[in-house]
Amino acid sequence: MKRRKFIQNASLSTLAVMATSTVIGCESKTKEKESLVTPVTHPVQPLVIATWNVPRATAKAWEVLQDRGSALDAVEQGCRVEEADVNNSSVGKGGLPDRDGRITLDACIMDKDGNYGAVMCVQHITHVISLARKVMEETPHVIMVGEGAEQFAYAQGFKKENLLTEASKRAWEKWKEQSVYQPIINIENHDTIGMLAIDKHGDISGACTTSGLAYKMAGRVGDSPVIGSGLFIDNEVGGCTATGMGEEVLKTVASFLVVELMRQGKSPQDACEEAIKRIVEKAGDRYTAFQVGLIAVNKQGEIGAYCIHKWFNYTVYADEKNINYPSDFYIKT
Ligand code: SD4
Repeated sequence: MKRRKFIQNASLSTLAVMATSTVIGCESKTKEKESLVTPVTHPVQPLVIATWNVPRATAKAWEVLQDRGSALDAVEQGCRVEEADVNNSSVGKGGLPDRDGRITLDACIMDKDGNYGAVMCVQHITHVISLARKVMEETPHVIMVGEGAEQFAYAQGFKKENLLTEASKRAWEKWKEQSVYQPIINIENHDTIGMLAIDKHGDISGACTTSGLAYKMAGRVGDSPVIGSGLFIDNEVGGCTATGMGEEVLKTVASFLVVELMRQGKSPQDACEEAIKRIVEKAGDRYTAFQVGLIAVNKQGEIGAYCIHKWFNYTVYADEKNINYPSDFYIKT
């Protein structure tokens, strides 16, 4: 499976904490606190990071950045590559359906100004990441779901499509023979694309798109389209996106947690590790039964990634190189 083929022995070092706090007007009761985040002083290097082994998606995003495109355009275009790929069974067309055989997609996007748009439980539209962007830019709302989101999509010129491929239908029919709902860690259920980018201006945006957990209950929505859970961007600090068992990511608001930890001075790596530890602690004995992977980037262009089980990996396009890396992980034995 392509997600599992990652480059062995690759590793990224992360640098130490960069944030400092500065307080001015120390005597005054009304003393103002400056941002905890150190301003970026070095030239900005564009960067794309995405969950799993998605070199075509990161290459597309990189191409957008090279053409002086914004980080927002880059993550949207990158995600569209996976949404159109029928071989990716967790995203867009060809995704695995819910237990009733319906494919329902979730997606969200955040820009450098903290704007957010999301769609949830959408059938028949391949490029839900673009629909999420339309919600963000063309409506007074931030979240649209189900039928209303689809009606909005058609009004915006999106095409109605059947997303259930023969392969996904066969897989669902086979699943129905037993109808046992038990997500298989890292194989069946995990290919959701979360993508973060920094553009040439140093601005950060992010996107996340998924068909959710295979054979989920009809109407179930996971973390991916939910602000702070599947994705969070604060252009002053950095961004984070998640993949894995959405219910657990939602309960800890994991992406927001990572960004806040970075705001307080942690490196992206340390922030991802602390958030995964929080998820593990909250889950008690259950933590071995699911996977969560987090990736993060800060304003300085440092990156981090961490997960519970081995075999989570992520793709980075930076310095003209498009490389898939294995993530460090919690369960070492
Ligand atoms: C969800 N987080 O719907 C998603 C699933 C996922 O790779 O990440 N799959 O819970």
